[in-house]
Amino acid sequence: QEAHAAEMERTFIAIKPDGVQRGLISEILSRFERKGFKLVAIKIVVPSKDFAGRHYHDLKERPFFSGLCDFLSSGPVVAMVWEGEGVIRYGRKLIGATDPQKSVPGTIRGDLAVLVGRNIIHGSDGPETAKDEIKLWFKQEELVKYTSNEKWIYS
Ligand code: RTP
Repeated sequence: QEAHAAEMERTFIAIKPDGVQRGLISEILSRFERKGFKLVAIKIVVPSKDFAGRHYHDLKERPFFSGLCDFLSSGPVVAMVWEGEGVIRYGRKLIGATDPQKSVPGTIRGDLAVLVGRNIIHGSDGPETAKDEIKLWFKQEELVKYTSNEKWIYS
């Protein structure tokens, strides 16, 4: 049994309503996929405002909280779980800084977004939030175990 088969790191990634409406689903999927990360769960949903509030509970005290929850629940969101070594940190690198004006070219937000309120994608910011967010958005049985090309990605 290979070492990587045991407990591979996972992160929660969501394409927000602006990313979906702008037709960026395949563009975003392909960046994670080509890197070598593995998609283990995916669905498209319109979250309720209450659900959006649970997702963003850390930001409850921020002035933009209500508007942010309105926005996340304003249309379809593509919710995903990606797996791979270092996927939480590196996923954030692929995404870029929260403010697209500060995201460097080559990142998803740097290449594809302009404003912080329309930054098209979310990614968990650490192991604890990754665990919580995966649990909030997915049932255990929606996470799929399968073998893909990992022997060409991991040594
Ligand atoms: P995310 O959770 O969506 O990946 O974003 P993040 O960690 O990079 O940023 P965070 O500080 O957790 O903020 C979450 C989302 O809130 C919106 N936001 N708006 N109007 C504002 O000043 C403001 N600041 C943050 C952004 O959509 C951000 O992604």
